[in-house]
Amino acid sequence: RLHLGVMKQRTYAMIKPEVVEKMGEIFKIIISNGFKIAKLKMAQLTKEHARELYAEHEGKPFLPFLLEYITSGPVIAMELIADNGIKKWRELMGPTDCEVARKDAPGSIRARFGKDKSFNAVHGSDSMESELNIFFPENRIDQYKSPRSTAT
Ligand code: RTP
Ligand code: MG
Repeated sequence: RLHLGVMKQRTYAMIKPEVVEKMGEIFKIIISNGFKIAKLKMAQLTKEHARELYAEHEGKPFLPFLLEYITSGPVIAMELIADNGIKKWRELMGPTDCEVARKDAPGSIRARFGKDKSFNAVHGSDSMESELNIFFPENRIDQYKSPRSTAT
């Protein structure tokens, strides 16, 4: 198949426990910014899964708190698809620290829904990595065929 212009790219995105009740507003923002929500799942992470999700932060001082926080309630995991999706989602999230986000990226999700540099509403992958596989392992229940699933 011939691709012209920017390639569609999938990315792992997650609504963190403290803002799950704001999911409706956050979905609206995601969709109106041109993302397709290709997969969606609400679930509570185990400590083991959280450690896997944040493997890059092994040994950092904030990791124990982060693991408590992210396993404190259900999260909403999504596979998002858009042109340049990884970078585009990180831009829509805004800076890690929500105080910084309110100054530098006032329209971002973290500026609008987050609290500080820990409780920051949403997560985004910074590469393809294996984050999608943690929530969406390949199995028959997760497989479907629809116009949306071919939007890669
Ligand atoms: P994320 O991984 O959640 O998309 O966020 P990020 O790339 O912007 O930030 P990252 O550096 O990967 O940190 C992962 C998450 O750990 C918490 N954190 N707390 N207290 C602190 O200094 C601190 N630093 C990071 C945040 O919840 C951050 O999103
Ligand atoms: Mg990160």
